Amino acid sequence: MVDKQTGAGSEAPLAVDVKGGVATLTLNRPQAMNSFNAAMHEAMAAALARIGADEAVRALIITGAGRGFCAGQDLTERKRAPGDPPPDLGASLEARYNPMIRALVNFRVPTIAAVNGVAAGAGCSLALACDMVIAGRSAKFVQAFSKIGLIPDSGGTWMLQRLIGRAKALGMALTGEPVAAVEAERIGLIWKVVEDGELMAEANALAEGFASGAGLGLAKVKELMLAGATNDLDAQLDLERDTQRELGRSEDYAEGTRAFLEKRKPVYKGK
Ligand code: T3D
Repeated sequence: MVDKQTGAGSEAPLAVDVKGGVATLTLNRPQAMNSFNAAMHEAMAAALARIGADEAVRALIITGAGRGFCAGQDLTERKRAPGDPPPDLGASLEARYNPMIRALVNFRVPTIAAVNGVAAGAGCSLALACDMVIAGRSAKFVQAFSKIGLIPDSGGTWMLQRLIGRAKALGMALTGEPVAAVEAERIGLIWKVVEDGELMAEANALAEGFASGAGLGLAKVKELMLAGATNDLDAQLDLERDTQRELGRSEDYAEGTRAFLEKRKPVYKGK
């Protein structure tokens, strides 16, 4: 178990904890603001594949050790001696960041980013790729890319404008100015800001709610929201009709309506 204040407790770049249907991934390179190096990418890819295939896991939390959430790419890996060729950043995105973002956006169960400090560069995109973002009051969101001559990657140019509109998205991306958690909540970049000391309790409560929730319906909510980002209204209405037909035949729906009418808590099976 990693101590969130100090980052102590594990040398691995990613700490994985699975309990009561909730998987928690803690980015664990606090000395480098949990920025992604090759080892952390490998650990993240393996963890997402394993947890994604584990049917006992019904919610996922991603958080960071120490005082930051994630500062994106570890820039020490991009250090060059005079005469060295430039790195192929496209290859890095193709091999590492893009599969991670795709895996998260299409993740089987609800995902929660518990943002405990600064989320910068691809670290900000990582948080925004989760279904829900809860941030501690001291957290901030930084589109750091423009400061080093890059564009928002890992889905940044797609997600930002859908979340906060073109004006705010361009403002964040062009200036690289940090957006404080309270402002991030106000403009709709994130779900909720909570007191720093309550962050993990809030994230866990949310995750536990999903873990005991109607899993099939939750999975379909995710799928349809994603489809709705690019479908036209006609296509989306058809998709809603077909999905609701399917869910109407599910055990969870039968249990949900039965429990409501019997004034008791439903017990869902996720099917
Ligand atoms: O390359 C590819 O594969 C393409 C993909 C790119 C994706 C990307 O993410 S590109 C963007 C990369 N990230 C950045 O440009 C962010 C750089 N960091 C910062 O701007 C600031 O550090 C923060 C805004 C994140 C935090 O600022 P602050 O003042 O709270 O902390 P700090 O003092 O700057 O950082 C604390 C330590 O973390 C410091 O180390 P030190 O001096 O205590 O030994 C700093 O160097 C280290 N750190 C922070 N960010 C990174 C980092 N070390 C390596 N890589 C980082 N990205």
